[in-house]
Amino acid sequence: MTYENVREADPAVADALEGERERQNNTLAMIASENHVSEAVMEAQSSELTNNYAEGYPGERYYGGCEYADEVEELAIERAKELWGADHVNVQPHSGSQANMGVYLAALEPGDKILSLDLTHGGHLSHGHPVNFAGQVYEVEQYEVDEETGYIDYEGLADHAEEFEPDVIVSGYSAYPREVDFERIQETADAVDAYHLADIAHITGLVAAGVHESPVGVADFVTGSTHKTIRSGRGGIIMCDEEYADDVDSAVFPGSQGGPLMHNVAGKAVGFGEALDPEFEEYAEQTIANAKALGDRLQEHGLELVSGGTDNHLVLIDLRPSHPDTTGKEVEEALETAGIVLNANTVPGETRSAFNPSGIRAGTPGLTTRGFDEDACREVADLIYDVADAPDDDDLIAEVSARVDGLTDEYTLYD
Ligand code: DSN
Repeated sequence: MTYENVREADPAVADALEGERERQNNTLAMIASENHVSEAVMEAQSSELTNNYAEGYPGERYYGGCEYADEVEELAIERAKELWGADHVNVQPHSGSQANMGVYLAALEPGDKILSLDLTHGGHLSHGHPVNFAGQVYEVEQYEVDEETGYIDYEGLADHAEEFEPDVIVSGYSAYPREVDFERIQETADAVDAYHLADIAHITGLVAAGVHESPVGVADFVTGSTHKTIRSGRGGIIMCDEEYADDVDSAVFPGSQGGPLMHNVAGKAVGFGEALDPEFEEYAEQTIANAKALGDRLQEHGLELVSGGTDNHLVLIDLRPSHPDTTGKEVEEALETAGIVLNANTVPGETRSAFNPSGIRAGTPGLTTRGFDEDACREVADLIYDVADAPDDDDLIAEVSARVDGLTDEYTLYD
């Protein structure tokens, strides 16, 4: 994409946009929730549909001029149904958090009870953290992973559910490296007569490709974001059985949103179309193989991974056993100087703060989009280890930076 018109109208913004493209081209994006969408998805997202108001749903809009908005939204819905096998799909949520809000509004009354995974154990703000609307509107209790194993404590969750009697149990996580047993959580939800919301924001692409167990058809509601592993237009999605379709649709519009971001819905349609190509399955498989290779090599260096490895697209490193005096933030900052962008993250049993935690989270969706294989990911693991081991060594950071340049030159991204 060129920014010729932006440059003419607004050089300051054009500089920032070009700077961001260069940044993505010249660094390794390992934030587990990020990816690099195609030029086609970006073009669709910058289309004239940004001007359109399409409050309502295809065929039932509150404004005129929605002929093409209808086409695009129907395409996004049909492709999503094919990808995930859902009965009903709403592609309008502006984000994964908005998708969760839509489900809460559809299924709960203010004051109802949510049981969800603790944020420091891998959960998400919108699952009921006190600083988020969900923690303020609903009564929330949280389950945890087993701190010894790093796996979800499914028995503890079942006991907690029996005691708390939640209205909804939330599964699906932001910093959990293992396959989620959605069926087992559904059994727990059934046992206490609670809804089950599976938030697959991080693993939408893995589920669509069939390389992670799917909660669709198992959980009552499935939410996700559409720009992470599924690599489509930015935003959220809700999937559910037909029986909840009207409630979900009304909760999104008019319940919690106004006009949908139709340019983003177009980006979703294009990205979903790309994900229907059989090549996407190879991409998803490679994403996991890369995360496993990355994790194995980090462990060979003596770094400890929460749960001892990964089944998905991310690894979570607990620095405390190997580097007790080094924080995740220090490593994040040193790695960013070297051109590897990931984030400091809390770990189960966190002993520091959320802002300066003891772990780092690293994902492979972006690297895999660039064409990285296991060998390249092992090389990245070597670089991460070197920096984690000596975050203050400027000479080392310069050496790592040069090796990152070599990798970004070999695995190119945007023109
Ligand atoms: N903040 C995102 C993440 O990094 O996991 C999820 O919304």
